[in-house]
Amino acid sequence: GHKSVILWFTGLSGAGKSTIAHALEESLYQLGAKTYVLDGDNVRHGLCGDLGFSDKDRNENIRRIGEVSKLFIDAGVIALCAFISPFRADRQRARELVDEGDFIEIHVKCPLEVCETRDPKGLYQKARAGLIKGYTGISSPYEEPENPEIVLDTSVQNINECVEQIIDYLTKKEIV
Ligand code: GGZ
Repeated sequence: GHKSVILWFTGLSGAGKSTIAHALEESLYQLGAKTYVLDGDNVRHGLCGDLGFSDKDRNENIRRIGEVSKLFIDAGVIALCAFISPFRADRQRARELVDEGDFIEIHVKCPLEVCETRDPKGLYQKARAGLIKGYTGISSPYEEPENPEIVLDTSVQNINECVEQIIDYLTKKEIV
């Protein structure tokens, strides 16, 4: 058995949130845990298909994801949420939806320069060229977590090291 919690990945676009969440899900599956990954790929087309990237829309995006994650906890599932979630207040609101200790904030900290170099979708380049307005890190803020449970730096740690660090944390806290 395992405890159901929210693993909340926050960080810049290109930091590696989704990649780590999916790799972690694989490890958690091996440990017998029930999991679900929420990320832009399965949320921004459906549940949040009406939302864009204004501050207000990002607030609402994170609000909905927080509420859905809470339902996953009720269902006994570990929810892995991988969203930029740039605003501290939005993340705090999501945290407050569940019991203390059930919201684990993971700062996927990677320098902007590195994210920009990776630029898998060419969006940073477009943002620099002014073709995308309000791009996080370029022309829209990212508020770093002040007290995240876990910090990962993907400019120096590989995916396996990141996954191992999270599994260690979950094991120590007797979540898995
Ligand atoms: C940031 C944007 C933007 C703007 C489109 N700013 O690399 P990606 O493509 O796959 O990750 C980014 C994703 C961010 O969506 P989130 O739902 O995580 O954002 S938030 O938590 O702020 O609501 C990027 C793409 O969407 N994208 N426009 N202007 N990222």
